[in-house]
Amino acid sequence: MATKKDLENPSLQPDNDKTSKLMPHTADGNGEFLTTNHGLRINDDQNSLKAGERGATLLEDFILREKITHFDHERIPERIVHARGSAAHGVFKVYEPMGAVTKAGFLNDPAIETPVFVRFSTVAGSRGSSDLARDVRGFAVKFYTQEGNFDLVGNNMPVFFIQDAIKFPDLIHAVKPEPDSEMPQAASAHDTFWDFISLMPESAHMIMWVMSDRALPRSYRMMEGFGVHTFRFVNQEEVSSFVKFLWKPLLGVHAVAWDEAQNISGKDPDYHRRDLWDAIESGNFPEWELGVQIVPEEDEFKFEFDLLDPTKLIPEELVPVQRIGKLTLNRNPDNFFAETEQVAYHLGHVVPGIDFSNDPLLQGRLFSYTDTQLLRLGGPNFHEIPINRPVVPVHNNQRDGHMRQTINRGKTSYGPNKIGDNFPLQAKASEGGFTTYPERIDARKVRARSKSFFDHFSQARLFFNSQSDPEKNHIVDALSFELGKLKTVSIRERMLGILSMIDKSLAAEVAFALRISVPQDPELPMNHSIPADGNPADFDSVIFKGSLISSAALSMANTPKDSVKTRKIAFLAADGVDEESLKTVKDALEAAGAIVEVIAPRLNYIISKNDVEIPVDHSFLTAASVFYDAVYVPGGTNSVATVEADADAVHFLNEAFKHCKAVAADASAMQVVEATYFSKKIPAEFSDETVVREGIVIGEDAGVLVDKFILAISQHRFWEREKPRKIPA
Ligand code: HDE
Repeated sequence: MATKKDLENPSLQPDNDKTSKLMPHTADGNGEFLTTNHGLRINDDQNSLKAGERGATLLEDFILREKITHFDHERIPERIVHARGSAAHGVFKVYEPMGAVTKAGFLNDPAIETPVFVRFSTVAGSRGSSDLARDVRGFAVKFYTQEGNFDLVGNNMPVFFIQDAIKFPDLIHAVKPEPDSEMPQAASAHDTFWDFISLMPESAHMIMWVMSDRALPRSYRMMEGFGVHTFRFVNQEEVSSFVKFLWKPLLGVHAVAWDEAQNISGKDPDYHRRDLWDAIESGNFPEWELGVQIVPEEDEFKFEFDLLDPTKLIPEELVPVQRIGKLTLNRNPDNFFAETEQVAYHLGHVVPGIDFSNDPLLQGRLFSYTDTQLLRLGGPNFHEIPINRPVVPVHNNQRDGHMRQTINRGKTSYGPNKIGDNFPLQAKASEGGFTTYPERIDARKVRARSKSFFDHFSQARLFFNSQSDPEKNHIVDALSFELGKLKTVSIRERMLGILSMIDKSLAAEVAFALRISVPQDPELPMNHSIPADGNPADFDSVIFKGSLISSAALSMANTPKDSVKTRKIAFLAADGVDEESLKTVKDALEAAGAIVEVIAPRLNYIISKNDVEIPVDHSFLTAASVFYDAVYVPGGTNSVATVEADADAVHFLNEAFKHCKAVAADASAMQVVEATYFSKKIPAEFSDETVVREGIVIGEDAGVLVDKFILAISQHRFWEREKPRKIPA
């Protein structure tokens, strides 16, 4: 967007490069002298100033005081939610002009690369908690557009726990560690969370998502993202439509197993952070397509649910997702604190062409985000922190405050003014000025919830119905785990009442695991968040609607399974390995985009049977099967004998099998496979069909084997293996 001055000077090109705008704010001590914060060169940074060598330290030591004081103040309050996160820079490009529905500039010019900064997060845990918590993931995108910043502050699930912002502090108090003991960290498996949820039937749909594999992503790069609320698009003619925003990962949507997640949390709590960082460093730039579901304004009431209700999604069968552009993350931050920690998202950061709906959760969020930044970042000038600055100029009459960076010149900081020729000027809509969509509202002031929000179970059921059998099993297991951790038995019973409203078989299976019975006639779950004097709308008269029985887009089983790109494959080898088969399989996997790591009993290198040195990436001490998507055992008599005799190597294979991963071995490594507990499950033949079903490949010809192995890895997981449960590992 051109400023008034730019308009007068058409030769000025807008500078769209966020990275170059960050440059003046970066610092690098390479080749420089050490100084105080005020530029004084420091002669001795090893010793404080003392009265004699052994004497007391002197208060006079301004260098010591400056250094310690700054250190004492290094921490800022962590985010009350989404404290644990990781971010990256990137770009967004729209495919085709979207002028028919929105006038937003960055959605209308396919030539523009809009810089973005994207932060992923868990919700409940502290800044130092594990990435692998069973939790919702945040997916917040800041677009530095030519019309100012647009923030799409979403999650990896399309609905939310509550329908009204006023319940958010209750929800978060319930899920955070309990206030007396500060336990448990980054976990929802405790009494206060489920006490609250069991009294809030409106959470039923979200609970299905949070108990599903969506809560255990394989990678941030393999998650969908959702704006959750219904927003508005507005076009040049001021015609408005409703819009839902979705991010579709090009690598598909994948999850890890719960046992694996817990294991990773111990072995590498930074697993997702590392995965994102490493992918970008190695040039495997994560990509998503931006999808929109557009509902013309006149269709607002055509659905069985209310578009303003954030516990509902619009099934893709009803409104197809149009993929309108691509997001690519291509640069890691230079400094975690300055960028990832200080970035301040706010869904009130919009541009002309994007506006809000009356979703009561969205409306409350419009207040919360700026408010939280004021505390977290210490004052009203957080927009001046380099990562938060738009790429376009900022001019207004706001002044002063803590840590003000801008040196505003001139006498006027008010408008209208004559002294300063009335600058800065308000912009007309035709000059890019934001105008609010003039929605007609004619209503009474009430504290109430619309009756159209009261069907809490139809979409929870739709979600459950849409899952594959393994996904359903995982939901049952997750609920059995979480409710099994509760101390207060009555909460379990209340939750079973809620589950029975969603699906009887789901409730029965969880009840079986908990060895209690499903309440026969559960008290119709009252919405305990309705006011003391009742609601103008009568809950009892709600008709549960759900004409759509199942939606393919809701199951991760239907995600594309045609690529092994960026998948990590472990090769278990030792001295004497047959380097030819190793190389054939490695080269083919790498050509398909996978990452191969050689794991051996000792670090540094192994010597092949033909005396070739092969680099080793990890020993069994520093590696674990949970860090890999698949495992291969190459041939070579001595290597095979060493690997078979190594208990860690056999455990590696057993665990990979337990977590339903693809396993391959050279035919001459059969004795290693025979040492595993799954050796009896090896299929007799290795046709493509068997490979896709069983995920095991054994073969003599490395060239043939690797094609099948690639097919197996691209299936991601063979969840059917879990059926005979209680697999040791
Ligand atoms: Fe947030 N949320 N939220 N939220 N949210 C915050 O803002 C809040 C909600 C989301 O990586 C906070 O800067 C309220 C839904 C993400 O920095 C805070 C309500 C969705 C992030 C806040 C919600 C989100 C936040 C804490 C109910 C998905 C991390 C720190 C009315 C659409 C952004 C901060 C980042 C962060 C408030 C509900 C997503 C306290 C009051 C629904 C991804 O302002």
